Amino acid sequence: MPAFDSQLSTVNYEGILAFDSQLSTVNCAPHAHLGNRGDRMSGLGGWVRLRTFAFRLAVALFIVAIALFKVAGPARAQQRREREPNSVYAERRGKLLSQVDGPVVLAGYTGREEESQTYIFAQEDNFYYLTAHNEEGAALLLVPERANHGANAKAWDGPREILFLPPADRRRQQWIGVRMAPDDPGIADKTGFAAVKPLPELRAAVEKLADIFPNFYTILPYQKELGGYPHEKEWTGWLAQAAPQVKLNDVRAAIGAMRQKKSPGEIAFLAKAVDASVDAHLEAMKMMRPGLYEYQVAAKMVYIHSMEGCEAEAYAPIVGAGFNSTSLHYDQLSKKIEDGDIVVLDVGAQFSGYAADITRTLPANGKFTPRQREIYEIVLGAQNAAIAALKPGMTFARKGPNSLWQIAYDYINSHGKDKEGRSLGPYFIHGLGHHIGLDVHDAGDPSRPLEPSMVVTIEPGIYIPEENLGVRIEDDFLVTETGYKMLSDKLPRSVEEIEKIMAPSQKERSKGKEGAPRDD
Ligand SMILES: [Mn+2]
Repeated sequence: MPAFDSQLSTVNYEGILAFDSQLSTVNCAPHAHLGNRGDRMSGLGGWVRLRTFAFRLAVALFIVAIALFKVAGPARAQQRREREPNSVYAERRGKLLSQVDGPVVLAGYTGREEESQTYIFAQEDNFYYLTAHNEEGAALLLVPERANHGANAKAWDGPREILFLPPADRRRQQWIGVRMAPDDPGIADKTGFAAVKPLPELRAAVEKLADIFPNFYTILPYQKELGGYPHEKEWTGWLAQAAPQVKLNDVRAAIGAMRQKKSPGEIAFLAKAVDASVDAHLEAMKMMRPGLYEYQVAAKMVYIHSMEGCEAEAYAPIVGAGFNSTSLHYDQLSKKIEDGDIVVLDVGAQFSGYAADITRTLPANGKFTPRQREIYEIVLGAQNAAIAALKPGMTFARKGPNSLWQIAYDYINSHGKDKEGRSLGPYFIHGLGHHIGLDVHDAGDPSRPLEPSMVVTIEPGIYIPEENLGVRIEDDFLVTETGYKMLSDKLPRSVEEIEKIMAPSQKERSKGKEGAPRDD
């Protein structure tokens, strides 16, 4: 899946925020309207007031009922199949602590980030990276050994690492399932934290530490996103109130830099996510034919991911036929796939929290037209040129001597033409690749020179809306000392191999079985 460029994402968040404030106005409207009408009618006699009162009471009861249902309803914990040993997470926390001169305080998600009934809780990625804790409402406190500053030398005699969890709530657990609690037997072994305390004790710890350390570290909201995500903004606000005398420093970049270099366990999880995604793409190649709907192809791929043990999709599946192939993050999946369409499939699984990201572009009827083939082979050539240069030291930056993007762009811009005879470079409208990990567009500086044990995508594309022709090819790579290991190498990319895999399905179709997928 191509990453938004930062300019575009600024515009988007502004759009979302504008939409939000509009939406909340609309939400408030019925209530305000009711009040106004009641006021206007207040002179019309008692029965009208009574009827208004009864109506208001009914509305109030309805709201209470919804609120009760909400408390009981959503947020199952997302089951992550495996996790790394406790020692790995402890090592990460130690490494982070060695880079700071004050306490690190981080909050996990609350489980109330979304109200959809299909929402399944998934931990904030940085929090998960340091704790492997995937339940709602937790917080993390890390205290460095380093000397206390200045005259105020009251020493911290508490633990250096504390995981704060919500206290046990048996009634709630009957609805949402069992959650870890601070007084559970064996909680230290289970979480890997010697000290696990009830969340309400966090505030006292923060207040005490604020008298010792002038600097605190947390994840500050992105300025460019108008104050950032609500979670970061709320949390930073809480911290500023609990410890007004300290300076809050941003620890996002430090954690992001660590997250870019994958542990052996993370690489194994990513490889499993990639393997399941490769199998799903192979099935999609076998089933693809005109007459199917985009959602049917996506459903098959999601099914394969699930059957192979993946707990979730890495991102909303993109299956875009015809004109939809030119929309980078198309996720409506509503179109019937027609004879002659090109179909972009950008679909990846998540295993144990880790995201694969793979794209293939297929001819709906199993045979590329000459023009589809021409564009496809230019994208493939660009991908191969970038892969050939993939090694430590290269970057995803769009400029400079080590730019992989430049290699792909130059290839695209020097091969083929659009209908007006212009070069195709401007039709390559996104970055060449990105890190994958806990997030499909993973944390850290996207332009940092590549190093061994980073895992990245390479995904050139050409999108020509006026020809209903979009082509993207995306594969996943582990950067090694000398070059790379292609994790998705079992999934064919060449025109010949793809047409060969697709051929049997098209034979079925010619026997009149339009639409229905093959059974095998
Ligand atoms: Mn991608």
